[in-house]
Amino acid sequence: MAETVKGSDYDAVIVGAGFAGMYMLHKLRGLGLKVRVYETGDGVGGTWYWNRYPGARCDVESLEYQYGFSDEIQKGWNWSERYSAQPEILRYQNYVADKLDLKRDITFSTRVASASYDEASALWDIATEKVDGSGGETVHARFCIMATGCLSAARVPNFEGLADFKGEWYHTGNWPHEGVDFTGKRVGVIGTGSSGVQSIPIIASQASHVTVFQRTANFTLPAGNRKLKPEEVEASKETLLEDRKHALTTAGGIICFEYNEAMAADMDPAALQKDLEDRWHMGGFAFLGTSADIMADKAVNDIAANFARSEMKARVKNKDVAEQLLPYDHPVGVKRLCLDTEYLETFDKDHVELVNAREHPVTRISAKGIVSGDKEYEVDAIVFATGFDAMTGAILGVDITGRKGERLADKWASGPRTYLGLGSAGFPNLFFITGPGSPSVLSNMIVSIEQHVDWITECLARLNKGNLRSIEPTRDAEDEWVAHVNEVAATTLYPQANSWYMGANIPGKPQVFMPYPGGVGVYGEKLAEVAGADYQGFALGA
Ligand code: N01
Repeated sequence: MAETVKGSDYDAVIVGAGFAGMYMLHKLRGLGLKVRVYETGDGVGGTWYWNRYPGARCDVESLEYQYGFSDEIQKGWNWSERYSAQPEILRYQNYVADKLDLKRDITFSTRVASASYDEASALWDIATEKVDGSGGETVHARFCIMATGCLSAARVPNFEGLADFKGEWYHTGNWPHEGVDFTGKRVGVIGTGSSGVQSIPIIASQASHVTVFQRTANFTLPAGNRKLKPEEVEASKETLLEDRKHALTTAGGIICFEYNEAMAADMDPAALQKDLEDRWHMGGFAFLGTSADIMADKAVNDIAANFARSEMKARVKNKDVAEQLLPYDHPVGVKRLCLDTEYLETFDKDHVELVNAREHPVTRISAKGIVSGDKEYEVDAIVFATGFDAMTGAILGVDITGRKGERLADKWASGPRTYLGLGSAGFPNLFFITGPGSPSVLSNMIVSIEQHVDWITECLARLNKGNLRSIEPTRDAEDEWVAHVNEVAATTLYPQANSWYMGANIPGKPQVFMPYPGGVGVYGEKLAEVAGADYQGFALGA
């Protein structure tokens, strides 16, 4: 855009400086726009800035979990492990931010409190506040882009008594930067999703006693993490950009394994079993690619789930404990599959205790520890690995008001409503990167982030070229898309679990399947079709 709109401070404000916000800033600079990013943390990184818990590691392979837009950037970085640990990812993000000189346009330690659309000026009034309480400002921008991440609103359940607890407590998603030494301490861990599964073995390697409160057993498989050989890192650099194009055509935005296209019924049972075995031992999400119907047909899923349970059981010597660690209440893959390192084996250690928090729910925190059922477990520290208000929590954490004073929180009271996961009717020039209704958390996030950022960039270029002031989804297009997401979800087994994908982990949150399960490739075709038809389903305003 040649000139900044009169009365505006910025062409665009971006909320969040994780992978999405950083790339969005870079692309909008390329359009010549005046952009400001606000970030709550005092550095870049988003999810990798906050999730510093012991064992935090990505579950997508590092050679694929990186930006794919710049040959220079990817060639200048060497990943050390198959699955990167949090410190390495954060170093990479800082490397990219420095390389692109991004930090000068980012205001750190500042949260965006509210964003209101002013119809007269067609600008967003965006109010910020410093995290140390030292004030804030209101700025006006034509576009407001939420790069707030899908898993960034960390959630500690509302347990009575927490304020009276005499020990230390932590949430995995908001871990102290200086780290925590649990040596000699009695630690209680609540939650056994990916964060619990990753952190428990390491906490157990330090603590004198660990009590794990498990409400739902999860499917977990050995990650098979290892050091990368320099020659494989070098080889990956020759193909990364091409590989990324390929990844954009796949279901999950990942190319390190292929999904079988055959239905299980068309496969020889022995071959199916062998494939399950091979994929399990590959580590990673390959296991969920065994047949085309594994996530759609319960009987097929049962075959995989039985296989997974037998593998899991074999890892634990104490068979009573092993049995409790096996998931029977949901199909495999409908809650995020966990990748672990020595998680199940940890429960054979004498100082590690498993408490069934389904039979004996955690009812309150006492001054001395955790009360589960009618028993009090005395601990020196509590780790809440209790997850996030996923997909909508961080977006609605900003008080967003659109046309005619409509609040996004009210509009989404029965579940998020978006067109393509990119925008919501009545909220012009507001974009979500990997918002609800897009593949997002069911995919390699960086691939989906790049897909959205590239699309938004082209869209803004189109508006500028046509001298158009605004774009917003039509209600009809949004209704159709929401219905389509629900229809596709209903053909899968996903709605059969009480997962955060469904909002089920937050008491009172509407239970709606939030990500789009149609796959990155199919979704990308839809994005291209919409843009190709001059933003079909969007209203463009002069
Ligand atoms: O959170 P979760 P997470 N009483 O919601 C339990 C990504 N991630 O931080 O299942 C007792 O999965 C809850 O029990 P239940 C990844 O996408 C990726 O672990 O609701 N328990 C569950 O066990 C992942 O899926 C990586 O019955 C309570 C746990 O807390 C997502 O982030 C690493 C409870 C929460 O599990 C979230 O993972 C980490 C209560 N009142 C995270 N409330 C990698 O890349 C909640 N729970 C590997």
